[in-house]
Amino acid sequence: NETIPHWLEKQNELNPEHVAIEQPDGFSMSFSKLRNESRNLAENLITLGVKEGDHVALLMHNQIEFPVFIHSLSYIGATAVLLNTRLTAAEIAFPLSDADVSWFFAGEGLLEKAEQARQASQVIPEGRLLKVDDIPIRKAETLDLKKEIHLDQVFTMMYTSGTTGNPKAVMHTYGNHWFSAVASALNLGVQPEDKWLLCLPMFHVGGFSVLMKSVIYGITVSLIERFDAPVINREIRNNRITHISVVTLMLQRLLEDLKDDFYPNTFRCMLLGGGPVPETLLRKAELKSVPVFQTYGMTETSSQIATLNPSAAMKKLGSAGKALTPAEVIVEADGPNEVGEILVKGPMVSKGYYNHTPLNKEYLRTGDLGYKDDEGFLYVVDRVKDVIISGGENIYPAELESVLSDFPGVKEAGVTGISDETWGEVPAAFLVPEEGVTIHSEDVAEFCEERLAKYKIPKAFFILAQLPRNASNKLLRRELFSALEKEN
Ligand code: S0N
Ligand code: AMP
Ligand code: MG
Ligand code: MG
Repeated sequence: NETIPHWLEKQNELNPEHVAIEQPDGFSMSFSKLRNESRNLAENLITLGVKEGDHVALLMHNQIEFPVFIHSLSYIGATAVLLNTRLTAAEIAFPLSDADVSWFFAGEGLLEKAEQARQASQVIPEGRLLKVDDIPIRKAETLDLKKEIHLDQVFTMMYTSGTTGNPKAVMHTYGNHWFSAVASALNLGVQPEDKWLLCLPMFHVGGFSVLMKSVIYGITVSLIERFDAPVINREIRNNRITHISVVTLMLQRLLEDLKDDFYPNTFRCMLLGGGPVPETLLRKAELKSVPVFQTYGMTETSSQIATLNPSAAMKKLGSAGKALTPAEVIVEADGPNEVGEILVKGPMVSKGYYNHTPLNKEYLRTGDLGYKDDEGFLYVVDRVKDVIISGGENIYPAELESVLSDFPGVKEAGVTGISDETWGEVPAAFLVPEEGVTIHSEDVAEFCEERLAKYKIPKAFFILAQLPRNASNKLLRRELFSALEKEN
């Protein structure tokens, strides 16, 4: 039960006047201000009734209230359940009950959706959903706040479907986040004037990990509210950004906008992860001398677990590098250059999913396929798990199939990914109609709109007489297209 001094208290002691968070419009907040605001909010939340160990859901876009809220929970010892703002109310209802959420807070523009989700979930009483701005300000006394962080305590939960069908909450302890940040620093290095641009959503671990790096290293975050390539390029070029974390689509947009310009030498790291990267994009970046560091990681590993070292970047194009210092990445295969499932181990790997049996203490099976070359560099080539990654967002075929089969006249449905120039992959739906029924794809798409986040709605619909299945009746999603060809 190891403890460390509260990390924001530590920054307040070491770097009180250093900028913790700034925004392109000129807004800036020092570590001492961030500390005071977070403590203030923590006291308001305690007065409201939030207690240590409570599961507190947050539905918020990237805005300055997000880090303040997160740190306030760390002063209480409450767990943050982070929700994807792109989800529909119907989708948000599940985590609210699954994660035993007892308080629900919504950011700007999201109260209405949150209220619908609250009602649908039937687990959160009225009065326990509040807009963050409406949290009452306590009257008088100061309250006892955490002075230390327990590394074994769960700080955040984020939903993923992992290798199987149902969404599950990945639990991250403070220790997971701590080791993730330290591991990254041992590879990339940290300098006092580093500034990490945060444009990934903070409700996913890639974005969240930037907040952790800031408070653990004492460096500045440049917080971007919505992805806007010209704004971000201007920040990198004119505002001494040293690091940025992006997914493939973001790098594509940034390079397109950069045109014939270059980034300054002070820009040290374009950390690229969250899904596959086309080699043509890596070559384009190389031509522009963009310091791309391809990384491999997932929600379960609290962000990066392997990253390509700068020194090897050019000769190992397409590789995700080697495991970070306190981690191991192995490939379940006979030898070098043989593809097998990727297994990982390390202190940043989650102990498990909430309300599920703990993960194996040895190695976590990632559901990804890859190989190591003769020099031990990892290449991620495919997935065993049936997940589609669109613009860095995960889409789970089983979830879509269940919604599609609910459409009147659809007997059963199969979903698979098709490659897409913009998004990387998008979902395609294969519907088997009931006898004598004609299905119109526009109606199915409309039906999906209420039930699924926009990015999950299939971009193409096909009609099949029968889904391809193996001898044990398992749906063969990778054979959906060839089944279509055979039928026509
Ligand atoms: C790429 C993003 C920014 C696109 O969103 P944008 O441009 O802001 O769109 P909107 O204006 O909101 O909407 C316009 C239309 O586009 C649709 N849409 C939006 N996003 C998607 C999507 N992903 N797929 C399909 N469609 C999408 C909207 O629905 C809307 O449609 P219409 O016009 O019809 O109304 C945005 O998608 C984004 O932010 N993506 C990234 C998400 C992310 O964070 N992924 C990573 C998750 N994984 C991890 O965190 C683990 C890996 C990791 O830790 C990591 C990852 C990257 C870098 C580093 C690390 C690390 O290890 O540290
Ligand atoms: P998530 O569960 O949303 O955190 O997404 C993590 C998944 O993204 C991994 O399990 C991989 O399937 C994929 N992924 C992450 N990094 C890479 C990479 N460098 N190359 C290919 N796929 C990746
Ligand atoms: Mg996932
Ligand atoms: Mg993903």
